Amino acid sequence: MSSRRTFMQALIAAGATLAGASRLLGQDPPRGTGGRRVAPANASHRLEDAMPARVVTPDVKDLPFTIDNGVKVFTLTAEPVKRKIAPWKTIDCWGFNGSCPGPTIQMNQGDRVRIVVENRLPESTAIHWHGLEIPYAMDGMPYLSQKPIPPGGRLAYEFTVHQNGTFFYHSHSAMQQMMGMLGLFILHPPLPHAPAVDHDFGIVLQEWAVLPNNPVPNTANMEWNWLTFNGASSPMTTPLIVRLGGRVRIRFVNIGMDHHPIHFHGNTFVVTGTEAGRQPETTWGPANTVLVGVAQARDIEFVAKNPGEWMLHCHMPHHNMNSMSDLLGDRMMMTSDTTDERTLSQMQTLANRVGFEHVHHAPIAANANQTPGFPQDAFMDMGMDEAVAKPENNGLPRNWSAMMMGMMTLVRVLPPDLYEQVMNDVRNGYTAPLPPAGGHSHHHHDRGVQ
Ligand SMILES: [Cu+2]
Repeated sequence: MSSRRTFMQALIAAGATLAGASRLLGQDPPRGTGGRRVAPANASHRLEDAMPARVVTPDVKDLPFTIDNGVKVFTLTAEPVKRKIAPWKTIDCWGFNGSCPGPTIQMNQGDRVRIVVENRLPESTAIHWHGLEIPYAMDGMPYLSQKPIPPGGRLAYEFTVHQNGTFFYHSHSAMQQMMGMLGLFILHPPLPHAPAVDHDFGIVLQEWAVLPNNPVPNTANMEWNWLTFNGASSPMTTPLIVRLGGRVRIRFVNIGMDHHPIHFHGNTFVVTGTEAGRQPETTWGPANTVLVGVAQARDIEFVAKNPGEWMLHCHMPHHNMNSMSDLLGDRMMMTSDTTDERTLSQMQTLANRVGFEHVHHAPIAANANQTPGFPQDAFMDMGMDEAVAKPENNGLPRNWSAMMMGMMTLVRVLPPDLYEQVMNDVRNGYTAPLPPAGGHSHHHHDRGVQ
């Protein structure tokens, strides 16, 4: 096992020698987005190259299927779900097969599918296949295209998919949607779109109003205090692990009350798909922020030419925060009329309650409390590396989690050796010990390689 220090040094060194790393990969240094990827000269997986990459949905499982007489059969069980969205926050939401968002359904263009929806909710439901061109009877509209599925009831939806792209399924009842009833529905083309991607990820955007002392989201609320990627608020979100030089696709879907401008650090991407599937290459303009509106899907693609721990997050300021009402017990957060002492004691109370190490915030001025408005981000700056430790986080610098909040995750672009190391850790379920604090418990604003 190599030490974390070695790991980080190697990562930083790799940043200084991109050309070398690219040669190692057998690739020309990427020339920017939209460029053709040069296949590695030593590729030993030609067969897999011919198949579209499976989509990985961090923190969400795929829905398994069986085959009945050539028909792919999925069972989707609508039911109440307990979802841990932060180390100290578990909510009572609704989802499918024990998951919120529901498990990802993946199938191939041209497939005949039967999706058996079982209703274990206390009220009726129906499931809509968002964006699919399928017979009206399969559209999932209560009273229009079908009778609602009663509690304890089941209904088989069966159709042939002729499209490919990023779609989703959801209850067509507005409040059930806001309780979490949606999931990704990925339709793969027979051959990969060119240029083919090496990594393919899916992210479901959700917002929640979880008011103090009540784990049940308030679906009638108009303001949101918890924002999630795939049912987790950062730093609970699991990073996207990417090999340096690889081409990456990330698919976002949104069904909620807010639109989300998703911003990616340090990399330029192109939008290659919408909720209606692949977009012609002539429409691919460079960007680093993509607005994922309500009911929309957006696919972005880029070549991961820059090593680093790159943030990917919604840029609405309140969407990259976690609820502070937990700090204050049953009161809503307010930043006025408080002090650093009060803030620290509130953080300490929360840290004690949920059992994670409280790390002090970044440095503040000696007379900070004399400045009207203080504290702002000093109020939120709270590391919890240990509480969210997992193999995908191995090698991140100490206190990396301090300002990771809300709709946010990391895209870890790792040189080949480090990529293999982390992926090995993921396969083996090995969580590395945290790096030493380095005796600077009040000054950890050093956050990674960028
Ligand atoms: Cu947002």
